[in-house]
Amino acid sequence: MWESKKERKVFKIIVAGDSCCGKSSLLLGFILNKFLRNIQSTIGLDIQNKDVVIEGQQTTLQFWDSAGQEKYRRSLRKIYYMKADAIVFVYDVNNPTSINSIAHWLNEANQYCKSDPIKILVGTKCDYEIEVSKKKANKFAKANKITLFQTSARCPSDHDNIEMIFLYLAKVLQDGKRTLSRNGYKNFKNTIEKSRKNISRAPKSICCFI
Ligand SMILES: Nc1nc2c(ncn2[C@@H]2O[C@H](COP(=O)(O)OP(=O)(O)OP(=O)(O)O)[C@@H](O)[C@H]2O)c(=O)[nH]1
Ligand SMILES: [Mg+2]
Repeated sequence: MWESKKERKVFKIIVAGDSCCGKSSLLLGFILNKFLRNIQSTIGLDIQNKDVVIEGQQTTLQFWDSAGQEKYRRSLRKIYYMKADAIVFVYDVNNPTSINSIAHWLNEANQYCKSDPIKILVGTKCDYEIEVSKKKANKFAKANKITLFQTSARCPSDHDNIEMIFLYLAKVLQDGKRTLSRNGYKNFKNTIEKSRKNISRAPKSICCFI
């Protein structure tokens, strides 16, 4: 994390998971409130900023969305994980292989991260048939001490709200905590409505390279 002259905190957030599990769609849902059925597979790395205000504090979430495909990732791993503040592990609730792969993504993160980033696990595509039970996902999340969310980029209102997931992440990053207590979470939820009004809808894709 670093700060500009204006004291805006910038947090580097890695988004990791198998190809096609829905990483870019999750970010698109948060950043632009959009869903694209024909979204392009990410090639190389896409970095996007999203400004949020949590309890009066300006914060920038900088998402590093990488290709799930190995051929595009090989050369990028080192810079990808360098100085990461958080990692969002994503799996597809319709695809059991994608949650089994999270162990691999965790290993890779542990190997390359010099920092100790906050980790969350997000199951996507809950609007489809669920092939990975919440019980199984919970067990995995608990064993690895990661907070679990389940959502859908296509129908976000029926599940954990995408905006809520990332505001939660912004809050724990801002507070320098690993997670929130039950009470802390309750209080935070109350403040979300306020911060929602302050989220800018404009995308800020600052760079994209292969
Ligand atoms: N029904 C449904 N489809 C989704 C959802 N999220 C993503 N998809 C679809 O799943 C496919 C893959 O989504 P992406 O967001 O490109 O997946 P990705 O993980 O970024 O893939 P890579 O860039 O190849 O690593 C696309 O056809 C999306 O439209 C969802 O919540 N529900
Ligand atoms: Mg992608």
